Amino acid sequence: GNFAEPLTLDNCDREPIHIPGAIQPHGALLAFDRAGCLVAMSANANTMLGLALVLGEVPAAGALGADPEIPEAIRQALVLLDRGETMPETREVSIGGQAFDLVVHSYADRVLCEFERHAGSAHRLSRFAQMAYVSMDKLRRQPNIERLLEVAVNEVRAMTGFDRVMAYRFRHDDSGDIVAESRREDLEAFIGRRYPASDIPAQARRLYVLNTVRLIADVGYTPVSLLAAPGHATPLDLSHSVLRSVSPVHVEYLGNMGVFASMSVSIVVAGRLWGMVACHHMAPWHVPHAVRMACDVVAQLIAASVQSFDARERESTVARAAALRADVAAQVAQGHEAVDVLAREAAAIGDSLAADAIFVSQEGRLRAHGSVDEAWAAQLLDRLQVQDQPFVHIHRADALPPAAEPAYSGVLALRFDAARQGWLVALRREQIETIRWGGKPEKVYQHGPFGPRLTPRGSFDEWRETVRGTSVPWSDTLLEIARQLQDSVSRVNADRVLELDRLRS
Ligand code: BLA
Repeated sequence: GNFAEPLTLDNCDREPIHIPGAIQPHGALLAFDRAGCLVAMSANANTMLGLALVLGEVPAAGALGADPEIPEAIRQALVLLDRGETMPETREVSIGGQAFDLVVHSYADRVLCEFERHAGSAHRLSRFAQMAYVSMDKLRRQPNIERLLEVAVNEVRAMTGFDRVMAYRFRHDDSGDIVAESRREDLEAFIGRRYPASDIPAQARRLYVLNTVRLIADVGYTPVSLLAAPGHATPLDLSHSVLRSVSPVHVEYLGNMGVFASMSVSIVVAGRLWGMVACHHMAPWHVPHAVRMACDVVAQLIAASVQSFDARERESTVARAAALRADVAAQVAQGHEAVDVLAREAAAIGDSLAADAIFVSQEGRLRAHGSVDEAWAAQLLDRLQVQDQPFVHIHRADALPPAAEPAYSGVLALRFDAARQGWLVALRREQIETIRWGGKPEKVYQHGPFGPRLTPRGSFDEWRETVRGTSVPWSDTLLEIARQLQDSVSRVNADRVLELDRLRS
């Protein structure tokens, strides 16, 4: 590869996975410069394609084989290269009686031609196209994200034949949950599991936003080196390649799980990797390019739906909070004490802030909804008084008073009455308490040279370490809801206090 340092689990986020210097062996690669000169090729290309191409030369007429589609595809790509980069385009070509998918794209000043051996017949593909159409229609009719993902994993499994298809959904910190799964009956269930962000390092995530589908057809493969023409030492950028050789760290992870083929398709929402459809096969498995593209369309449909479901959900959360706020303010305006109203509405307020517990306090008198240790809460209020900031949000236990059980790691505190030390405090538990390693004792996995970290159990332990003593942070939407509640309660409360003072004088 092109990595200067020895690869370890600590530097794997710096491995330059876009320039591995090799491809997977189920295809061959040719790369041309602007002048049409062959500047790089995979070591297997001439053998697999039955050609006699020479690096550093512009292929002569006929040198690319008998099928005129091949030089034509390259010619077209070279024309387009002058105008910028192009997305992969596929056509079926024939070489020595064997059918190949030829995938051509241009990137970083190169035209890349990738040939994948093609097994499927035209008949199978047309049946497949029909099936894909029915899938999309079914997907479009789902009422929420959860159901949509359940249908999607079933449809992708039916289209591809993988043993296991999972929908993987990333969280605020890029850790991920398996939220839907379709699997061969005899396989252990992975649904409900959570994995740390580091299982898919940052550079891989960036790459997966650009290039949304990858296939590892045989985890046990031997990489095929890329050979470069003299004077072309710069490694070939495979960011958009379909044959790119994958990181050895990830290959080992899959091997430890007994997985022999893997495909994943990115779900990209607003430029961020929102999730993935991740597929496993317990034997080598090759999925034709056309089928992979159909899976990509499924992922795009999911992404578009997520965006509209999310927007709708945010709207209804905000609308519910606004109604609650108006109700609280009206009760205070009618002459009830703010602290009493907030205590009475604590359950609804806790709901609207996605809190695990809530308490209100004024002049040292505390009322709680949910389990709250009074001594701890008093200590917390002391701190808040000393800090003298009217709006505080925290998601780390080490920024809170030490506690006996049950320990909260998240606090969202708002002061609604400065003179009388009136506070509303929402609490969140530690993330670890909110999830458990699912069900039965873990199946015993093998591990390789990188060690037991690269197993599902190792991943979960890693996730636990990274989130120890933290709650899920308060989202921007919830912070906004809390600020608005604080604004209106403190305003009507102040009006009421003024009014009382006026009446008294
Ligand atoms: C890539 N890691 C990936 C991918 C997935 C996962 C889905 C995308 C590649 C693919 O399609 O297979 C993670 N896959 C999982 C997980 C499950 C799964 C968690 O099926 C659970 C069921 N990986 C590690 C660690 C490192 C690491 C500790 O676990 C580094 C220290 C690296 N993962 C890593 C790298 C890639 C990767 C480098 C990119 C592979 C590539 O595209 O070249």
